Amino acid sequence: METLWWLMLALGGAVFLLFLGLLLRGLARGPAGRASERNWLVGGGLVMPLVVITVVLGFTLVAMARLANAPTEDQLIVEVDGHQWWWEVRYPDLGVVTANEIHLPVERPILLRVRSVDVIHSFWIPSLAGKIDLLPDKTNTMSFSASEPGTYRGVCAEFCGLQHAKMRLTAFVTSEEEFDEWARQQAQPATVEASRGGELFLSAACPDCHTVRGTPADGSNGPDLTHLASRTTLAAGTLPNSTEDLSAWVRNPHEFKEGVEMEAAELSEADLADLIAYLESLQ
Ligand code: HEC
Ligand SMILES: [Cu+2]
Repeated sequence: METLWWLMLALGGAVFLLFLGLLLRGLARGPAGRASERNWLVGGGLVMPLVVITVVLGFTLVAMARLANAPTEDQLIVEVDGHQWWWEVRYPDLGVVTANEIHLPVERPILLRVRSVDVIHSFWIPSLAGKIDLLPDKTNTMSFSASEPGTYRGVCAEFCGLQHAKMRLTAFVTSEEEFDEWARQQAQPATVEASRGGELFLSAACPDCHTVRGTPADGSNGPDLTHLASRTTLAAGTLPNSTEDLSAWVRNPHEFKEGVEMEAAELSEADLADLIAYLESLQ
């Protein structure tokens, strides 16, 4: 970027000086012949601008490509995948996978890499950065940083089906220390003791779609549940993460988000209570 700026200054300066010199010479010499006039018109008016603009354009394209793709040294890489209708969030360098909530250290340069597993979505946290499309066949990138600690609400800004309006996300911008602590904790596998709820989870259909790291559950069609209890909301901002709402969701997700790819659990009240206790132990 800096190189580009210096290049533009140097070229602009050289052209300016050249014309200043020619202007002074022309003033000193008076009217010139027609043929040389045409040469100056073609040379100064067409050829030179074309050369200068082409060179600058070339350098600009290279700088833009670098800016978009290459992570700089202290940049934090965050990958977000759009699903109908939730967000998978990964920090590839930290071994963290979560959903619908994104944690960012304040003032740290962020490199966001986004794509979609199905239709086009659009990641938009208005107070933090511009919109960026999540496409099925191409990874898009965006660099930004958050200047103020706080909690920021985001949405999917591209109509993506029935539950598009219930595809929200929250960004938590914290101090570097708080972020490191969060990431360290999220990178751990689940610390779960053998329990009836855990067995129910594994014997029901849940592991087909959900991962709980540290257990045999390794599905990938739904949010990673390894640290479910550390999140504040369920189903992309649809419900608060409370005991009642969690049981109501597992009992029948379609009551809250019609059309989601998760079937209602067919469990007795006692089994459901055990399953929910297990989910709530996933800190
Ligand atoms: C066929 C795949 C599938 C199965 C099987 C499935 N789920 Fe889900 N689950 C999903 C999807 C997809 C979502 C995200 C829905 C959304 O937010 O739009 C989800 C969301 C959730 C959430 C909310 C997570 C969050 O962070 O928002 C919980 C909790 C959950 N499922 C628990 C379970 C349990 C417990 C079972 C087994 C009884 C189960 N699921 C079975 C696909 C599945
Ligand atoms: Cu969407």
